[in-house]
Amino acid sequence: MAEENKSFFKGLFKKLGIGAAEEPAETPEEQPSQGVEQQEPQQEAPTSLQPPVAEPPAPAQSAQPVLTPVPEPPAPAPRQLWTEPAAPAPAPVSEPAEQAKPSFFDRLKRSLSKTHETIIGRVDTLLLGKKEIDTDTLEELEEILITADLGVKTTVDLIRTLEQRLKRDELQDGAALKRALKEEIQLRLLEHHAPLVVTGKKPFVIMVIGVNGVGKTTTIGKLAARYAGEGQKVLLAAADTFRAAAAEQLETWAKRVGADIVRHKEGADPSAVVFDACKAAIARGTDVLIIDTAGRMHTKVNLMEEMKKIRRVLTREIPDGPHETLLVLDAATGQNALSQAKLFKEAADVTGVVLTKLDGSAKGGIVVAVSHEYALPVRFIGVGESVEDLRAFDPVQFVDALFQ
Ligand SMILES: Nc1nc2c(ncn2[C@@H]2O[C@H](COP(=O)(O)OP(=O)(O)OP(=O)(O)O)[C@@H](O)[C@H]2O)c(=O)[nH]1
Ligand SMILES: [Mg+2]
Repeated sequence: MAEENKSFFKGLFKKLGIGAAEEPAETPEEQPSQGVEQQEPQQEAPTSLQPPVAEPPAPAQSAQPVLTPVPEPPAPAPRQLWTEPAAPAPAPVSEPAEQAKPSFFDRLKRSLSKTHETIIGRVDTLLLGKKEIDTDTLEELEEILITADLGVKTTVDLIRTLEQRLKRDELQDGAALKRALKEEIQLRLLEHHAPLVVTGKKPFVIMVIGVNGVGKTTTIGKLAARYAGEGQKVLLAAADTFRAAAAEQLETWAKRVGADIVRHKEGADPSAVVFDACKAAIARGTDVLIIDTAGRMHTKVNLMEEMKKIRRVLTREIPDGPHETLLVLDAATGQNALSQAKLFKEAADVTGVVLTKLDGSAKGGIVVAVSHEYALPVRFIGVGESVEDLRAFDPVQFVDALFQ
């Protein structure tokens, strides 16, 4: 960090009364684990997960695949998921039809109500009775945005832009400032926005990663439902062989949404599961292969090595895969989620993000921080536990719901 920026942040933190410990961690060894443990106190200590990091076995021989026979598609399948779509015309992932539904917008608004209070509620209080906007107002706004999980970098960038707009006399009153803030947040979200398009590759391989309990398996179930509902042939790979019942959890989703699943016994080598899943996907003409992985702390070297091993095995079978490495982050963990984005991006070629548990969280500002600070597209947001609660991320709609 440049000296000038350092002293800027120091001054800023001093001004905000935030100690150095609260500065965004450069090497957040402790920070993320605290958040995760709070989320999933029942999770086993990640240190006990010591995967073999040896070179991948030649999975064909060593895996002794306990390839779970894929259930034959039920004859009276209501959506005929197993017939090859003659001319696949999957619905666009951005789902304009869904977005048009006022009920979903209302639900999104409800999900973001705490975040709305944290950001907009405080901005409204700040602007109450203010006759004119000056640099002091912007300083106070800066404090609000930082403490509302928009991240230091994004907030500083936003405030600098607003200062320029103030100089250009564009912020005459509170309403103009709020409008400008909304526009600038929206612009930053749109900058890296790209919906996930799973067509064009067969199979399209999505590898899902993240720390314990963030919602990986649930997100996979919801994604499988979405793609199967569009007529795609979906195969799930249960490569979380560590947690007891992880494969069962995935299998329940597979049955529920009409997807295939490849699973091995608990404790098996995850890369062997992925090997078999790739073979099966190619042999069966799968459209979308989604790989579930064990929750892993980005600070644990062995686990990150295991993830790389999975990837090596995968690319032997499907050389350009995975086509999407989806990092799942729990929005309710705020700054921890931001640290996870940084470290997973460095270690795992993350190509997209899912922000789960936005419902009921006051830390939804993290969506802006993750996208802007790490230039990562937010592909989906989770606003509840049920299958329809995973939504393609739409920056315009998100910001509208947040500000209303
Ligand atoms: N409220 C809410 N709960 C969610 C959301 N997404 C997932 N969950 C819940 O979060 C909990 C953990 O979800 P899992 O899918 O098991 O998380 P995971 O990342 O696979 O966990 P591990 O496999 O143990 O690492 C479950 O109770 C889910 O129902 C969401 O968007 N909103
Ligand atoms: Mg899981």
